[in-house]
Amino acid sequence: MSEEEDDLDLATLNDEELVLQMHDDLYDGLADEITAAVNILLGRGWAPYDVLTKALVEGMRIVGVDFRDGILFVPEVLLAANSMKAGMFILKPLLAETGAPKMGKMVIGTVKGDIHDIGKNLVGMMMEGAGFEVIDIGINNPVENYLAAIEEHQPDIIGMSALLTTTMPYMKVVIDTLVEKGMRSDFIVMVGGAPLNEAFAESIGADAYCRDAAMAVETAKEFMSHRQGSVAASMAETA
Ligand code: B1M
Repeated sequence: MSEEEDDLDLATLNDEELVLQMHDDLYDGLADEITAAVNILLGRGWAPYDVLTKALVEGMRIVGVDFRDGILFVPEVLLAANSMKAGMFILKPLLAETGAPKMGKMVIGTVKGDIHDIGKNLVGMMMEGAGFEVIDIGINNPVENYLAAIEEHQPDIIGMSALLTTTMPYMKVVIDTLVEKGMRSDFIVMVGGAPLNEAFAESIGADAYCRDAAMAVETAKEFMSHRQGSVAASMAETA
């Protein structure tokens, strides 16, 4: 880092400059700078969701492009990911702050063979922010982990994340196991991750493909309102 960059006082930058600087700092894996900048933007009245999407998620998108193109390598991307997590650590409680009653319960995890967790964590944070109870089972989950979490927590929704074309087929293993056990219709299954699309989600028998965290929240809310509607309707029928 040059002396000039070392001396840079983030607080002197205007919002636009600061966001661009955050993209650079994320790229360079500077977690302390990201922490400071997130606090500055929040102090200027930025909504936590805007800090997340405009500064952190956009910065990570740029990292992803250079990773794909062979300009950045795994160690650098890990540093960038850790910086993103430092920012998310501050935003998490703010996004989760809600007096709303619990909307439903979701078990979420990244599938077997896959250790990417930033997107999954983001979905979990946003779901919590929207009033869902979220049980995060982490990364690299074989089907047994989903089954154990289902038994322990009795969720309404199962969320699966995969970032690799080699791991996304494992989502079908989980869904097929639910079918075999006669449990599939007990849950809403939502899937997401950069290489997925609607057609893939449909082909493996998921209920929904979620392009991003905001879409995951909207989809989950919609499914839960249908579900609660049909439960209420069947209770009325039996009354
Ligand atoms: Co990896 N990696 N990576 N990586 N990595 C990708 C995915 C890749 C696209 C990079 C590239 O080539 N451009 C590429 C996959 C190519 C492919 O399969 N076609 C890739 C590769 C190849 C690899 C390795 C194989 C590299 C290697 O070792 N040679 C290796 C695999 C390790 C493994 O899993 N077994 C690997 C390793 C890593 C790191 C460990 C260095 C690090 C992960 C750190 C971590 O997660 N803790 C890493 C990272 C950071 C990335 C990129 C750069 C960024 C991913 C990310 O965090 N994005 C990624 C490139 C990219 O995606 N552009 C890449 C930000 C995040 C907010 O977005 O995860 O898409 P995303 O989540 C979004 C949506 O997809 C959606 O909502 C989220 C928020 O809006 N969503 C869901 C995600 N999950 C959901 C679940 C839901 C709903 C919505 O459930 C309901």
